[in-house]
Amino acid sequence: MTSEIPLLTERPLWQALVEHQAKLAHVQLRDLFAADPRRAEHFSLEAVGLFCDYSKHRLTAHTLGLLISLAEELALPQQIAAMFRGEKINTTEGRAVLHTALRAPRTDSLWLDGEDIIPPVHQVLDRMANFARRVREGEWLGYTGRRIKAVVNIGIGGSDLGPVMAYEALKAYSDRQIEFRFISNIDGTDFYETTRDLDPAETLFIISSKTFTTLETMTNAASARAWCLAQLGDPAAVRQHFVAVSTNRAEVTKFGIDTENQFGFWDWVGGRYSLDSAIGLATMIAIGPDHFQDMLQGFHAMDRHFLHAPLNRNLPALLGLIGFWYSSFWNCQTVAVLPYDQYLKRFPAYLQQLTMESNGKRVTKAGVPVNYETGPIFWGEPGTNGQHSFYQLLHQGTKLVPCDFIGFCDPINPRGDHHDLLMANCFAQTEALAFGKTPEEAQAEGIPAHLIPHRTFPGNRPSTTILAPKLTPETLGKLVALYEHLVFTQGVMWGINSFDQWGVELGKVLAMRIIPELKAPQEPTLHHDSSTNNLIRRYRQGRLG
Ligand code: G6Q
Repeated sequence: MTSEIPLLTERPLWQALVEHQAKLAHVQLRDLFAADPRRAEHFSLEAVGLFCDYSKHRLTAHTLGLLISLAEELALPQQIAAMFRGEKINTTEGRAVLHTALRAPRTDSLWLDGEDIIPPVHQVLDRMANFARRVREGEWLGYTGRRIKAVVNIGIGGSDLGPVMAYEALKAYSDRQIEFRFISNIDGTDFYETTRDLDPAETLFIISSKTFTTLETMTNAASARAWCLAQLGDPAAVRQHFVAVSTNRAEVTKFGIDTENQFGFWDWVGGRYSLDSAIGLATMIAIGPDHFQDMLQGFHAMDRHFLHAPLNRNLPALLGLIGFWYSSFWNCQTVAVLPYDQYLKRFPAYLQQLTMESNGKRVTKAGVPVNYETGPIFWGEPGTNGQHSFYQLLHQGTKLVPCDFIGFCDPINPRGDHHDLLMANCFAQTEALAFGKTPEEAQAEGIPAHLIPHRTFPGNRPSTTILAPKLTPETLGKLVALYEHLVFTQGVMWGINSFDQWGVELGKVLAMRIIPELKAPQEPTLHHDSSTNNLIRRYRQGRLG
């Protein structure tokens, strides 16, 4: 070891957590609840309007004490402050990490490299608001003078998942006169199916790409341009039908987009943290600038809470530490995210990128391979649908899967007793997971002896429940910021850089080598391994032969 900092696993607090886990492994949630009739009260927290119950977790006050002490030892509060201050904590890219500045109020100031970055943030937001208003009010017209009836965002990864998730989540607040669609996949099917029933004269494309060089996005953007011009003819039409969200002015101009219609952001905004930058333009057109502003306020409220609340009352920090507890000490490989709200159907997919691209790392910031588990796999589906598919494994499988249940008190679309039935299921699942059904209880129900093993539920399966008043733009902002900061907390605990993503590079480079091999008119000489060579040959035979 070159560094004098002790290895995480050699710290006495880590060892104490290992020993503590060994004792808790035999303790039942039933017993923890029986021992403390006020457990729910002791292990729940309301932060900026989000109520969170974490009492159905395999932990005690001692567990949280140890986790918080370790977090303090690893300087979590100082590292939070460093991020908010704009220190270059993305060390492998030499960048500050300042998505929190994107939702700072106009009256704030934050100096980075000699510039106050808050005024430019608000200048872009104002330009976005003006543009969104013009499209929504029918002032912005297509080349032939027709109103825009469809907005199509072309982007991928961080330039797609956030806008899609937020649009779906806030659809109830959106302008239903305009159709919103998203193209991300380089698969021509995505382009075809998304545009097949649209009229180019009434369609506006937002090309969302920080770099404006991403293969998928630029390929789809070129197809969109061709699709548009096939009907409208004049290349001058591009100006009316394409706008760009990017940091790359030169490439935007080359594409034919007027830089007046380019909305910028900055290198201190990571792709998966860019939903509330100009990357949210499609969302803003959909829900309107006021609702977008409400969403930013929600983000900001959670930011302030994360920055100022002590760790034992700090929701993102606590949930981050609980996740760290399961990954590092219980060997849990996954986390299930189970929103009991149909509008959040894309939330698990969004969280997959946020969490897994951030904390899917195998070396520390110092470049030392870790000897502990880092970021878990996030996955999930809205309830109640998931109940009729994979919940079986959650209840009776051999794996321990901590679950995040997310629900709302007030439905957006009240219809008969649907919402009570939905939420009854949500609460029942957390109850069943935690407390299960013993063989004795099964027997008392008259279940025949030979079926008792099959109809017993072991319980002791952990879950968090987040309950908010209603899914509003503001609530969505709070929820997303909650997970952003949870991810940050875990990154600090594991000592990794949550803000780079070098792991996505190799495949991209190799694809660039294979592209000409697939397209070559003559059989190319291949120098890959035998498997890849074979696949390329078979593909060529199937495609060209
Ligand atoms: C996110 C990543 C990645 C990125 C996409 C799109 O954190 O950086 O998902 O958002 O690769 O990149 P562009 O916006 O540059 O097209």
